[in-house]
Amino acid sequence: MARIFSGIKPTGSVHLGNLLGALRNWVAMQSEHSAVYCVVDLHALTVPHDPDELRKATLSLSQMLIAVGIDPEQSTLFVQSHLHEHAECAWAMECTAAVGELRRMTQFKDKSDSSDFVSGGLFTYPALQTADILLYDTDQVPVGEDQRQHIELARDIAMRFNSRFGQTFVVPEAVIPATGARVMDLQHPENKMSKSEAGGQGTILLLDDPATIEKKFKRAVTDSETEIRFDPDTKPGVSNLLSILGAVTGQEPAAAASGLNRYGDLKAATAEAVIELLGPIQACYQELTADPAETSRLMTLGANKARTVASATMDRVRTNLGLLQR
Ligand code: ATP
Ligand code: LTN
Repeated sequence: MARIFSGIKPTGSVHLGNLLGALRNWVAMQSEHSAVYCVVDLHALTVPHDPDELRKATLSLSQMLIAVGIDPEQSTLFVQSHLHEHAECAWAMECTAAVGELRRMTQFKDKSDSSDFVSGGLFTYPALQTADILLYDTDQVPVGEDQRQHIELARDIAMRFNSRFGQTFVVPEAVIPATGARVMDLQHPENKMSKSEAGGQGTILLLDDPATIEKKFKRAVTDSETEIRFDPDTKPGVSNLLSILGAVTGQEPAAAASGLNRYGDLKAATAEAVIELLGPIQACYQELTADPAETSRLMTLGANKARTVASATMDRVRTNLGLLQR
């Protein structure tokens, strides 16, 4: 079975973009792959954070991943900082990546432009992400469109390491869904829906109640025309609604327009489909939060399974790099 690996940051509440762009695909792929999914808390340290908030967000995100359908017994679901191998391997990856390559990463450019304090970790972040992926002999990485560049970098680093130090890593590839790969903000359809913007009216959170979801869709920015047509360049707001409706109902965005005549109908139909999708997820999440000890048991199980693979890879890395045996 091919190995898949993916990660998500505990930096805020999970939103519809995460679900349609990544998490739904994680769930769908787990039965036919050896799947490893990680709550990447070390990545959350790259930007200013509150320790209590991080602890809560890591627990809550782990529960949300189970609620959306990740099966912690079948797949490997764990918290990144529970294994020292990630930080250790990241150092080897930093020493294999070139500064010029890291400088070209658009996520770094975007995040550093909008922050007062830019940490060294924000710059080397893609090297840690590369370590995450390569530690598990990963064949495929299911992610949203925004991560394509990071996965390309991971491939380049894996090939460079293998050619310098001998066969060590599997070279991974990105798996990006055809629909839902880039869900845009409802208020600013030129920007991707993002956790960091959570709380804003343009982000649908997985824990939003039905009334909030309806309100956010009702207020979604469209345009001054009246025609419902899929054209992301000239009609970003309407096209985003069609993409969401299509992704939720399993249709192409253009096909989702059929039978809808007014913007109000499109907004109502999209809200209804999203509310229906989120209902069972919210119910399952509520059950899990009532029993944090069970979550903790499942995360320990996941860390133990992950360690078996990651420690074997790290042994190979150490040997091939020429680090003296312990
Ligand atoms: P942040 O806003 O803090 O950068 P984020 O919302 O982008 O966070 P991540 O933890 O970085 O969330 O991403 C988890 C997964 O969700 C990744 O695979 C990413 O590609 C996907 N994803 C994030 N935002 C979107 C979006 N708007 N549309 C589709 N996929 C998305
Ligand atoms: N950088 C990713 C999160 C992430 C990830 C990974 C995704 C960290 N490590 C490994 C896939 C594989 C993000 O910002 N969404």
